[in-house]
Formats: sequence, C-alpha cells, structure tokens
Amino acid sequence: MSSINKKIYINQAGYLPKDIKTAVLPVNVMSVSVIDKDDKEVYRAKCDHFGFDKPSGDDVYHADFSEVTTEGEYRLVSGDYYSDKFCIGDSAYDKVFYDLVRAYYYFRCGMELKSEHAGKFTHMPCHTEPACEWFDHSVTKDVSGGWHDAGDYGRYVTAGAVALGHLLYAFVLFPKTFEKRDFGIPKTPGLPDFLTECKYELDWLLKMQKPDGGVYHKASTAQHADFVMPEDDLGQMYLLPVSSMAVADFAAVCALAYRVYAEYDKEYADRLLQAAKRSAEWLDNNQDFIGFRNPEGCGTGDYCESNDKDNRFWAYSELYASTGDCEYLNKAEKLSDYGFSKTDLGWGAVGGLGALAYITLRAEWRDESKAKEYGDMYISSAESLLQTANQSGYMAAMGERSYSWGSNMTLMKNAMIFAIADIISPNKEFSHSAKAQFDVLMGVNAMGISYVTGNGDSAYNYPHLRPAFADRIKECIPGMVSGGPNSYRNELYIRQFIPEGTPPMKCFADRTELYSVNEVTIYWNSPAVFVTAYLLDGKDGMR
Ligand code: 9MR
Ligand code: ZN
Repeated sequence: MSSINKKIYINQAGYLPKDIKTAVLPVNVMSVSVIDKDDKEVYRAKCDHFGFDKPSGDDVYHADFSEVTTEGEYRLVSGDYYSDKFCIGDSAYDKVFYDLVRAYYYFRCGMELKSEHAGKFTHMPCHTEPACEWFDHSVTKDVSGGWHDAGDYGRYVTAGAVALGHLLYAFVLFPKTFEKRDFGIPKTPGLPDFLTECKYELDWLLKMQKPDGGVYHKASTAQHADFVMPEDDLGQMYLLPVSSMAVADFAAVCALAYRVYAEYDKEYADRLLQAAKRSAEWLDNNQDFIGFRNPEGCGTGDYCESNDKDNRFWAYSELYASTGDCEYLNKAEKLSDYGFSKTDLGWGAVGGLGALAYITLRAEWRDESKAKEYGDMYISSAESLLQTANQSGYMAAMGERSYSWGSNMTLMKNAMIFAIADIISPNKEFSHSAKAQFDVLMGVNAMGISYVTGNGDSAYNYPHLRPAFADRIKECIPGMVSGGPNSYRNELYIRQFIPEGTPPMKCFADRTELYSVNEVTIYWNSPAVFVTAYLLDGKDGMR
C-alpha cells in the first residue's frame, strides 16, 4: 500500500470510547472496515456520500464507527485505501494534552532546559542580558524569562497575555483536569504544574511593567534571529514603547491570575492584583489609544491593533471580577457599548475574554442579566458556527475564507466557543461540534495531517521554529500546534511549495521556510489546551 492510498482520515490522537467517531474520505467506497491489531475486522461501517466540500475541493464520504468502543489499537481499511493507526481508550487524549501543555516549557526563555525535564530538546540559558529602551539606550532593565512567542525569539506582551487568558480560563473552568496532572516540569511546592508553567510567563509580564503602570509592548532584538539556538541569538535586547493594548491586556491577565493563584499563594496573588490596579490607573490617566507600530529599524512582530476598547473592556471586567469594585464595573459597561465582538478570543480581539469574566463571576458580585447577555452572545455565535460546520464535509466550522494566517487558531477558537456555549447551556450539538473541531486539528482534514507535532502517524514535523531546526534533531519538539492552512499567500516561498489555486484547506506544506502556514505560537497552542481540557473534563459524561 502506498501512502497515496492513506485516504481515510481519522483523529490521530485517538478516541474516547464514548466519542462519536466519524472518518472522512475524499474517495468513493461503499464501506470501511475497522481492523484491530491482529488484522481482524471488528466492525464494518457503511459510507455515506456527503457531497462536494468547497474549502477542500473534495467530494467527501463519511464513515461512522462510533459503535466500536472496545479499548485497543485500530486502523480503517477499504480496498486499497487505509487510515493511520489510532487507539480507542479512556486515556486517548492524555498524551496530546500533556504535550500541548509541555510545549510551554519548551518555549521558556532565560533558563537552561535540562535533559531531566526537556529530554533531548535541551537549550542553554538565553536572552538573559539586560534590555534597553529602543529610544533611550540609557534606560536598561532585566526582562529575562517568559516564553518565546513563536518560531521567533521575541516576547510580546499582548500575545503572552492572551495565551495566558486561554490557559487560565481553562484552569478556572476545568480545575480538576489540571490540578492533579504532572506535566513533567520543575516543581513549585504547593502549586499544580500547570500553574507553575503559567507563572513562568506571569513573572516575566511583571517585569515588563514600568513603575507608573505603563507596560512595554514587547522585548525583542531589532530583527528576527537567524535559525540558531536561542542561546546563540546574541543581539541587543530592546524594550519597545508602551502601548495601551499592552497595558490593558496586562491589567486584565494579572487580575485574572490573582483569582487563580489566590488559593495557592496569597502573597503572589496580591502582587498580581496590585500590578493590575496600577496598570488600570495608567489606563484611567491615559484615555487615548496608544497603538503600536514597529519603529524604523525594528522588524520583529508588531502585533498592531487599530483600537483598544476591547482590551480596556477586558481589563476592567477582570478587575471587577477580582475586587467587586463597582467603579471597574461602570468603566467596563461604558466600554461594552462599543460594537466590538464579545466572543472573540484572538491575539488582538479580546472582548470574549472580558465576557468570560462576567460568565464565571462569583455569586455575590454576579449580575444575572449581564451574565445572560454575554452568555447568549456565546450561544448565538455557536449557533452560527454550527451552520457552517454542518455544511462542511470535514465538520469544520470554517468557511472558505477562514483559512488565513493561523487558521488552526481560528479552528480552536471556534471549538472554544462551542465549549463555552455548551457549559452555559448544555447542548449535544455544541459539544459534538467542539469535538469535531479537535478531530479536524488531529487529522480529519483535507491533508490527513495531524497539526500537533509528535502526535499521530501523520503528524507534521518541520515547523518554522528556530530551535527545532537548529537542534539538528530529526524529530520535532512535541506538542506544537502549526498555524495551519493559509490561502492568502502572505509570503514569497509559498510559490515554491503551494500551487496557485490550491483549495484553502489544502494550502499547507510541512516546510520550515513557510512562516505563514507552518509556524507555531504560544497563542495557537493555548486554545488547543483549552479545548482538550474541556473534552477531558467531560470524559465521564457524554461530551
Ligand atoms: O499571528 C499573527 C498573524 O495573525 C498575523 O497575520 C501575522 C502577520 O502580521 O503575524 C502573526 O504573528 C507573528 C508575530 O508577529 C511574530 N511572531 C510570530 C507570529 C506568528 O507568525
Ligand atoms: Zn530566550
């Protein structure tokens, strides 16, 4: 059998016994056999013709094998066509969850990653020299630590805050799924591993705050490094000017983290809240939008946004949720009148994170009508995504135009919306669709690729990720979510690897060069962590 015949697409992480299990095939066959380890047929699923799927350009068939619930390792076969191996079992998602979280350990900047925790993917301490302000080199500061943003070694406040927003809300909503789990990272006494990892980034964020509450937009070298190990990137580290988005996102995530850490480490939590309040004061004193654009000579990520209303809304909402102080509530309310989305969870649009502060608010400060208003927005977003998913041959809540830079984040953000809507108003269609988006990420897609390194027989392996290239290890650092298909042809290399006119869902190639389709970032992993935690949380239920 040649790999060209690997045309039966399944979730390469595997399935929980109770999961709905639907294989997708872009080929016309009558039925598909589920074959166990000994090549014995245990079930035969008939194939239904779904029809033409525009985003992938595929004429698609579905084979449902949900009835197979016995633990084991399987493969699907039909004539010459076959699938990757997969398992069915209670622990099916454990490895991918472990790896997705551990990716953050591998993103760590500033410290040595020793083999005890990093296995073969070690690196020496990096980026530890003091940074200086871009416009005034005499102002220097230690801003070591935190996570590298992505395939590059920049560290950006808004990106970091949003990643933490997803991660901490996952913890708030599914604490049991995280609390007891060992993620194989250096321990902090009294703190779950997951919160130790998040604290690594929070500690760095605290260093990015100025005494007046302003927060530098980013710390990076002037240009992206060559494809070298982080410790070999020796360029001067700069602090780029304060932006109001950075200040607001910082205040928001520190206030949120206060609530999470208060139960474990009161002193640390109080420090976070003080920092959040100081930045909120800065926001009060600086009502104008202070955006960010790379100054001349700086070419690292700019994370430009066109307004900061949603960021400020997120900040005041979290501060209200952490203090019960109605002044914060009033400010958040005023901002909420601006027409930004209250369900977006992106690196720039953070209104959905602000809404979550209301939805998860403790009883005594909770305003039921507000919680309902924002909850209803999640529900109606989920309903409209459901329509898109129902029209997709791959069950993806992704239209033809959704495949832009970081499309796997869009996919996982949509899954988050299904998950949140399901929590607010339990609904099988939402939970099934959340799971279906996870299936897409893990291999039920037009490429038959698992977009998480190290997870699945057809996992991609060559991300645009400096250490993964420079370490000369063939196998990639596990647990990294690829940006995914991007039909907008944002870079020159695309021409070489993806022919013009390729259907959007197939605009992907597993090549290190392709930063606009195959990079990784901390805020592309985080929604995947959220979604996997949600699925694990419902493991004993019927999700
Ligand atoms: O994730 C960002 C994506 O949505 C934008 O389209 C793109 C171009 O502005 O930038 C992406 O962010 C990159 C950041 O600027 C620097 N680190 C790597 C990020 C992922 O490519
Ligand atoms: Zn570093």
